[in-house]
Amino acid sequence: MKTVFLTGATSGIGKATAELLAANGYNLILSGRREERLKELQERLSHLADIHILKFDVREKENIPNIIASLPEAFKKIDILINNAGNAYGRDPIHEGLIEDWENMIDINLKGMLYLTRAISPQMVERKSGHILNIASLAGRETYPNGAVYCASKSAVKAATEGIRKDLNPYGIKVSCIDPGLVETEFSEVRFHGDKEEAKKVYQGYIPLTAFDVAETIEFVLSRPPHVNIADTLILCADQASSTIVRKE
Ligand code: NDP
Ligand code: 8X3
Repeated sequence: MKTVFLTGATSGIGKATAELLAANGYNLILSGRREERLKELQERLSHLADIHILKFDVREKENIPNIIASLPEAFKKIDILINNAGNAYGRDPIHEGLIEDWENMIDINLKGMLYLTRAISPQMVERKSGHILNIASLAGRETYPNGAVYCASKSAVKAATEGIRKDLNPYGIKVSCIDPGLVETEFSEVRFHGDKEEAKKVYQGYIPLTAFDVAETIEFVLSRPPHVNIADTLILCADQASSTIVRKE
C-alpha cells in the first residue's frame, strides 16, 4: 500500500482527495492547521485506510524537517507527496493590495510547497522512486486583473515544478502538476477575508468544478503505470474558456 503525504486536507480539493484516496487503498498522512477537521477526517476514513494526522502551518520552515523526521514508523516511508495547501488572499489592483496578503500567498503557495518538497524528496532520491504532485492553477498559466500576486505565486509553482522534475529525473521520481480553473471550495471565502456573500458570487450563473472533479484527476494521475507521468494537466469546468471568459446565464 502506498503512503501519501497530503497538505491542505481540511477543506476543498484536499479533503475530497483524502476521501477518494482512502477509498482507493492509499494510506494517508493528512495535514492542515485546523485540527478538529483533521480528527473528523481520521475518524471517518480510518475504516478504509491507515490515517495519520499532522497539524502544522506549511510556513513553519524550521519545524517541517522535524515533523517529517518524527513520523511514526508505519508512516515514515512516503511514496507520494501532494502539495495542495494554498489560497488566494485579496482581489485588489496592485496599487491597493495588502502586503500581508502578498506575503501569505508567496509564503504558503510557493515557499510552503518548497519546504515540504525539500524535507520529503531526499528519501525518494535514496529509494529512487516516488511521486510529487503540485496543485498550481489556471492562474499560473494566465494572469487576470486584480490577481497579480496570486497568479505570480502559481506561475512560480509551475516553474518550480518543471525544475524539480528535471532535478529528480535521474532518480526515477515522477513530478506532476495539476492546474484547475474555477472550483467551488472555501477558496473564495478565504480570498475575500471571510466575506461569504462576496465568495458566493464567484460561483453564480454557471457550473463550476467541484473538489471531487479535481480529486478524480489527482487519483488518475497517481494511478498511471510506472512508465507514465502525466506531467501537466489543465482542468476547467465546461463553462470556462479562460481566466476571464466564463459563460454565464
Ligand atoms: P480551500 O480554501 O477549500 O482549501 C485550502 C486548504 O489549504 C485548506 O485545507 C487549508 O487548511 C490549507 N492551507 C491554507 N493555508 C495553509 C497553511 N498556511 N498551512 C497549512 N495548510 C494551509 O481551497 P481549495 O481546496 O480550492 O485550494 C486547494 C489548492 O487548490 C490551493 O493551492 C489553491 O490555490 C488551488 N486551486 C484552487 C482553485 C479554486 O478555484 N478553488 C483553482 C485552482 C487551484 P487549513 O486552513 O486547515 O490550514
Ligand atoms: C483559483 C482559480 O480563477 O480564482 O486558482 O484564480 S482563480
